[in-house]
Amino acid sequence: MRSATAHNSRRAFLMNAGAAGAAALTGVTRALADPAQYVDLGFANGRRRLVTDFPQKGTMLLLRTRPPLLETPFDAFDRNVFTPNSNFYVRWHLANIPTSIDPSEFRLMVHGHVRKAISLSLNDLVNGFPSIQIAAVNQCSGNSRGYFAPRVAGGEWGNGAMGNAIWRGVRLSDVLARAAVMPGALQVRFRGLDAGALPQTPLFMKSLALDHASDGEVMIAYEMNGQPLPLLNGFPIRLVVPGWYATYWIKMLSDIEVLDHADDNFWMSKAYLIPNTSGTNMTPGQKDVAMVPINRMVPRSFITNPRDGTTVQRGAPLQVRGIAFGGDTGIARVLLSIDDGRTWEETRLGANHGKYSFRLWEMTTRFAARGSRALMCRAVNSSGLAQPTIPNWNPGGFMRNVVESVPVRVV
Ligand SMILES: Nc1nc2c(c(=O)[nH]1)N[C@H]1C(S)=C(S)[C@@H](COP(=O)(O)O)O[C@H]1N2
Ligand SMILES: [Mo]
Repeated sequence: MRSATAHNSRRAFLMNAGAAGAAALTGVTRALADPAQYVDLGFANGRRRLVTDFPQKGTMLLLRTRPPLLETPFDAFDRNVFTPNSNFYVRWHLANIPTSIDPSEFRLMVHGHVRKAISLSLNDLVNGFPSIQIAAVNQCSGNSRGYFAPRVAGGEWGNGAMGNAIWRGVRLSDVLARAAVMPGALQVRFRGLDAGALPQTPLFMKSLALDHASDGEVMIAYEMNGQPLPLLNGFPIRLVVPGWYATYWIKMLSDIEVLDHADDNFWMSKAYLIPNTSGTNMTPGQKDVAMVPINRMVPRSFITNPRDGTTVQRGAPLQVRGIAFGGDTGIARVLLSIDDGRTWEETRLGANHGKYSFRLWEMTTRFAARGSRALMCRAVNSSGLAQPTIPNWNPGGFMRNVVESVPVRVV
């Protein structure tokens, strides 16, 4: 139970947080002090400028200015089980994003197939419902799309369109209960305050099945790593759908509509569809593949140190470390191979922050022979699902989760 004082200070905390300087959102972006700095992501057209002038953001890789696509510099994942808000990636679809939000004016509407439509202020949300906290990975469906071969259309991300945070907020189920969902409800549709440049541009809306929306884990978050959400990550509130791809994690959430039918809006019926095949895999040009809305995440792991191309001494102890996540369930094991996948050794897992969180891992190994070698890591989740050793392919460039490998030079 929180005290009245805690309520008040919580409220004050959110209320003072609405106005991010948002010059960069209008389309003008300065580079870092000259000369501009770049990162090469290792695929064609993968050279990204480092920028520092987006509101509430530190150094980010610039993929697009308006609407902003900003990738997390990969170093941010090394030893950080939680991704700093200032480095958390940013992805928006529509060009008109509010550049400031008045927290005292903000309202969340809950309507549709409910007994009583409600309009909630931030104060209502923060102080009128029990708060919960959950550590969860937010990963774009197209994270790592730049590595797809053959190449596909879409945001050409490296591996930094993901992040892990502690989200605090209220259960969506509690908010739905307040509005009293009526029998016959099927789905719940979410949208935020962003809109397209043209009035005919479809609003960005995503829907979840009512059962999923009511599971007590799906939440409306007003805090990220103990702070109000950065504007670009959805201030003042966003949906958090633990274990599911971030496309459902609607930012600047302003409207919840309970539907008595299946949502067929553009973003559910035409976009974010994956082949309903094993491993979300198909061959380019393949016809008659059943497509379904993207949903649960799959396991991934990454080596955060050493980085590509590092020179290591033969026979010397080499500490290898990284991050992993299980997707829609926890991590069971992370394995390391230094012989191109012939043998695998179990790494040591770091603290468990819950099944939807990143988990750090590390192990010390040594190379016996000189030459061009590789480190490979492979996560197995607690449902027994392991990362594939062959990359999947689909036309959307979604759900890449192949075993990663880091080349090193042993001398
Ligand atoms: N309102 C709104 N919410 C949105 C989007 C959007 O375009 N508008 N994009 C979604 C997608 S596809 C992703 S990957 C995540 C990105 O979350 P982030 O910018 O906080 O990292 O936001 C999701 N929520
Ligand atoms: Mo995304």
